[in-house]
Amino acid sequence: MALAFALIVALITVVTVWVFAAHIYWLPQGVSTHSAAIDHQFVLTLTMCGVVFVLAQLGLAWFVYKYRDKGDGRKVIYSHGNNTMEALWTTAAAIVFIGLNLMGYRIWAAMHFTGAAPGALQIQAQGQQFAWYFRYPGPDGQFGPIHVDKVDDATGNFFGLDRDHDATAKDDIVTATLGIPVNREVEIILRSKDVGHSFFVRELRVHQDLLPGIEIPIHFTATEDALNHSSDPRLPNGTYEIVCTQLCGLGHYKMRAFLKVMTQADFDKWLQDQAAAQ
Ligand SMILES: [Cu+2]
Repeated sequence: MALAFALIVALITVVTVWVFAAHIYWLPQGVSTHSAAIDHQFVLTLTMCGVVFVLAQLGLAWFVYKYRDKGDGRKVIYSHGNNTMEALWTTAAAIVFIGLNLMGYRIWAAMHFTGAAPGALQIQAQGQQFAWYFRYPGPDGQFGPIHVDKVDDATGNFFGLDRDHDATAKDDIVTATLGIPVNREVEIILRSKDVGHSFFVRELRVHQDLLPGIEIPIHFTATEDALNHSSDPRLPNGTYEIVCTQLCGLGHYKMRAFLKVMTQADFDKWLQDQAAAQ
């Protein structure tokens, strides 16, 4: 019985390692300038955790077998802990965690804290139960002010714009699809209309929570590769799924939109069409 249990534990370990090592489930192709750095950090973290996982599971299997009941009437020996061992593995875990953080925080901070480069395209993204809307500042480069009392989904005024009175709001372009040009830095300013949501595009390696009452900017650049891939073979190339990854209510499961990565010329044309449809 002990041998069978030890073998099952070992088998589960081997199958688990195989699933990751053979990339049975794996990240899709990254299509942003920072995705290689994120993937590198991910593989490093996964490998370190994987080594610990394998050692712990094989250790478990070995102990189950070694200390099985051999029918010789031996009494059980209870251990009441070992302070030296506890101090050692707590220190080792702390070193690994802090070390991984020190190696990874720059990649994360580069998207959040450094600010977008001058000339980056600014787009506002609003999450709400249960849809995404995007706003482009239009030719004046300025977002019109938001009037909370004017927000009205029924008339399509998702951002609460007052186009009759606010000069900067007149040319704002509101869309349900996020169109961006390739090879150009994009700054997305995330805001929530109601509850917490999370903006996730797997292929961009961009994932950020939205909090009501706070605007959170993130910036990234889609690479040339973005034009030749998509989230799903059934979607045209350059099209990616934007999903909400924060359980935000009953309709959370259908809270998604699409990202379209285009050449600058196609993007200009697309934006013009969107502006005409306002
Ligand atoms: Cu949501």
